[in-house]
Amino acid sequence: MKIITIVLGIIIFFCSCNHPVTESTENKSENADTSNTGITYSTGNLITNIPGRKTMSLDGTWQYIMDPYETGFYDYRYKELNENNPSAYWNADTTASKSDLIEFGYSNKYTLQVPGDWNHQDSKFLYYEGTVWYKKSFDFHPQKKGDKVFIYFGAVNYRADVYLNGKKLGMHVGGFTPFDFEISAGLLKEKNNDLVVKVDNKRHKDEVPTLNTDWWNYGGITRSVMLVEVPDIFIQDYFIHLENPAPGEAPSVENSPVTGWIKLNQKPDKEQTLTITLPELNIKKQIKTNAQLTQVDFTLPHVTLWSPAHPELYKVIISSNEDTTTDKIGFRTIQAYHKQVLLNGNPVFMRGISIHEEIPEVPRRAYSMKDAEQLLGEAKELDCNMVRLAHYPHDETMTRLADSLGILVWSEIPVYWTIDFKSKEVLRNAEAQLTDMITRDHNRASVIIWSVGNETPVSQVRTDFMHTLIDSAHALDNTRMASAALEVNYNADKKIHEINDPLGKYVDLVAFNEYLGWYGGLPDKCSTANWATPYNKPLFISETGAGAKYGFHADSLTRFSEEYQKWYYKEQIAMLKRMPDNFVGLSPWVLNDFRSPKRNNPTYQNGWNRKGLLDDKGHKKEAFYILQHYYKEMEALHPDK
Ligand code: GCB
Repeated sequence: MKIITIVLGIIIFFCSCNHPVTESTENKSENADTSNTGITYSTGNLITNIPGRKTMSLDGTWQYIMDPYETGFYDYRYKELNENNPSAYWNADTTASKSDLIEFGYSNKYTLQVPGDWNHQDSKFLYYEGTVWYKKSFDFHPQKKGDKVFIYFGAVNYRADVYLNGKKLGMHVGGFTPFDFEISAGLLKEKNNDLVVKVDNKRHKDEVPTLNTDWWNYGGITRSVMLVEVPDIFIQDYFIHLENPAPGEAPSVENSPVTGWIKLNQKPDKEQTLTITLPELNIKKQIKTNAQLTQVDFTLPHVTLWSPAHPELYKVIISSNEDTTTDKIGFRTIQAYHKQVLLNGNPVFMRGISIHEEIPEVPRRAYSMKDAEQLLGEAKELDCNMVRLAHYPHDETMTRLADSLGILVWSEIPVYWTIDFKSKEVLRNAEAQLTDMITRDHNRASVIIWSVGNETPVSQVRTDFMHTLIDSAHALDNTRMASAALEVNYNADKKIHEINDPLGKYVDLVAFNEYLGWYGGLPDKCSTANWATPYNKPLFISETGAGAKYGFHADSLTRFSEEYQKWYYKEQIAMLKRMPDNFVGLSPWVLNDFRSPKRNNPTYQNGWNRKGLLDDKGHKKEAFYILQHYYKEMEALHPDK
């Protein structure tokens, strides 16, 4: 297994070396290295554990220019402007004489809050997709002279071109993953720095996601921005976890072996002493190393395993000669084993719900701990022990809070519906998003499933594409399950619907989106339907749901009535009770109504997907209580351990 991992790791490393998704004008360290054991690993190129670093926030009020024609980027012949051109919008500080013709400028008349999508901040942005330039001026006093400084973005949707004091720092594509650029010494001033970010959220056929999605394409600097200060040689990333137990076995709680690695930003020129301390467990492990990447192994004398019933997190302090970072990590194992999912060796039934990253009451993208508390609080009230964070990586506050609340997480990249599976470039883009998702969250005990996509149409080229992503997920992290939400074809003639998508061969958990009674006839279809898969693997329903407008009451045959949705859930639950013995849970669609420009029924939808169990004002629909009741029953049958 280890050999396979290493080989795949090398493959990914070579794939991602010339990756165009993040282009930095600075020299960043290589994103792989040979450790002191001679193993080549692949990890992303991100600084991780941002909450455990020295940072200066750049959140708050930014000035902006709305630029649908990209006048600030191209000249009138549509050629990219050169760096010093005073008409380029990144040259924010151009001082002009009174006769100069200047046709742009940043002003306090036009401001946006960061983090936050632009769509909800001014009515003129409600349906805007295009370019907006953001500018923030700031002073900077390093905490320590000689430190390196990076600029870190939690996420920008979709393409970000970043400039500091007129110099380009880099470009990044991908709307839901973090990225950082090093700022070279000398560029950052103590006073009056101008940071300009060109944000473009136009959709394109050959991007990830593609043109067509069932959610609103919120644009902007949607997550926090900060400066991160680190010493010259610093701890870039680490991955610390319990050793995988033998198939089907529980990890021991006495003397549990922990393994993983610590990655410095570069190969150090003098020997480093790496120290891992877990004060609550009296662990202090020291390793001397000359490598960029160092394997770590130690034993926990006695550990409370992380689980929904006991979401125990331990303080972990990692230091090198000059750097220290502190995290909170839970220790648990997760495995797909024959027909079951084993959490710490015990079969778990996942009482899940799918969630979009949206606060529907505004509506806007979610980004803060308060938002995470709202969304995960609603999931808890439904009696969930699991959430599917659809259809893209959510803000880090979600997985951090899930860690402390004991909620299992499915995390996904936006490989959604019909992206261009033939394109190598699109595959690289998807792989980079997968790598960054895994890199950011690989120390989160809550995350148990990396999903490589949703409802992708069956064809050989699609299966090859998705298989590559599954292999990459395994190579980057062999401690979790990899999966994808598969599509189902209702079989009108037979009473057994088979989930036989060829991708089922490669995933650890066979997950499918099942909507019998909403898309495949009326809910009473469920009374005779049965489900099966030819794969000897656990089976999970990643979606099922029906639309209802809160407060609209009619007989249960009337679409969009609360009665229809309630009937649908009742029929579904009766059907679930007949599921085969490899059925391990579900994450119905969806927690809240959410904005979707595809949903245009003028009476019930008006631009909203109405499959929420809560509506856009936070009201609970009747179906909420039906699912909650079922979950309480399931919890009594399969208590969280
Ligand atoms: C699906 C998609 C989800 C849609 C949902 C629907 O299968 O995965 O993104 O929003 O169906 O409401 O149709």
